[in-house]
Amino acid sequence: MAQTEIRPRHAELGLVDEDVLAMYRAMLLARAVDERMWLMQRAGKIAFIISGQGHEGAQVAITWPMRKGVDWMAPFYRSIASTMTFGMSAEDIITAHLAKADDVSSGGRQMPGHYGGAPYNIVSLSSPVGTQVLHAVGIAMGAWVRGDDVVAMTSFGEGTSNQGEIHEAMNFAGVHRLPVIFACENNGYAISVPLDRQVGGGSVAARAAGYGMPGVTVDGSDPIACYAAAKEAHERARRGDGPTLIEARVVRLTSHSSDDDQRRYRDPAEVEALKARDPIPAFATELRQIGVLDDVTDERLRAEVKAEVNAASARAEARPEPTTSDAHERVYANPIAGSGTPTPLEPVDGGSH
Ligand SMILES: Cc1ncc(C[n+]2csc(CCOP(=O)(O)OP(=O)(O)O)c2C)c(N)n1
Ligand SMILES: [Mg+2]
Repeated sequence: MAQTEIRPRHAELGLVDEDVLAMYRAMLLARAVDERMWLMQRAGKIAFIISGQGHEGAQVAITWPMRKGVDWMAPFYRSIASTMTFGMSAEDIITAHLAKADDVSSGGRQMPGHYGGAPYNIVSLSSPVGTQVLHAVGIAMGAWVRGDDVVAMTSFGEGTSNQGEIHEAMNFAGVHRLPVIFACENNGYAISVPLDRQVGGGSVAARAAGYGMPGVTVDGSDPIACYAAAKEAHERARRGDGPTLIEARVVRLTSHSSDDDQRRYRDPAEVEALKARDPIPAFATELRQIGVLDDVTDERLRAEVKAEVNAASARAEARPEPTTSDAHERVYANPIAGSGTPTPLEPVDGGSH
């Protein structure tokens, strides 16, 4: 008797098994880079880390439909997985945190942990929360004026969604039907301030109606749900139908940054309960259930990722430090002498570490 085949969710969205395995690997790699940088911070090698742990499912999946070299990203300080999915390598990210001379983000000129890269169409993230949202709208406006087929994606937290310029940016994008994806990664906290003390009504997505765009709430620990929302938003933007606000409900598994201790402001039971919503084991379970992942593949991917992070951090540490003699370069629009646009990293010594 013929059985009715139940197609996995990713197949319904046009993804093949290799795609979802690649998404899972990207999540593992971002997590491994993140964990390595905490060790480097504790060892005194890097100054500061703001972690994306718990956000990887949403970040990888929302970035997935974005076209490298065509679209643009204006990320925030937790966007390790987003920027890596959009082209930055593990080595680029670690080199930026080490503030080395040939860091693609700024040649070590930016504050620690401020990464991005012109070669990747990634605007450097910035600490004043929300400024990147205006940049994304400006990029989309410029593309629209030129008639270019470009989508700008920007990400930010739910605390940031309360900033005045966010409302101006979203309203402007709604009025002009600009090709923007507003990805709010709602982790329930703005440093130590919980959601019910920051967002009136508790929903960021609900505000979209007031800006004249769809607002979608998705489980940020469910990469397939996030991908579905992002794919639709991307297609909508390209059709000229305007922006979308996606609110991904994620968990922040670490403290806000390496400078605070969340046990001071969160109940230990609440912190413990977050692990159940870690997107990595959740996605692994789903992939196993549908027969895409097994022990052998999981172990292979984890070994590959570990080796990649070991090699990337060794090469990043071997890179030269910035010198005082060219401190003015990459700082001013018209440099005093000899500055060029930084290029993606090539291995220092042919990658033999
Ligand atoms: C304009 C501005 N105000 C305040 C701060 C201090 N600050 C840094 S991160 C942060 C919390 C932001 O929370 P949220 O937007 O939810 O992002 P999350 O860190 O939770 O991912 C604040 C208030 C800042 N960097 N910029
Ligand atoms: Mg938050």
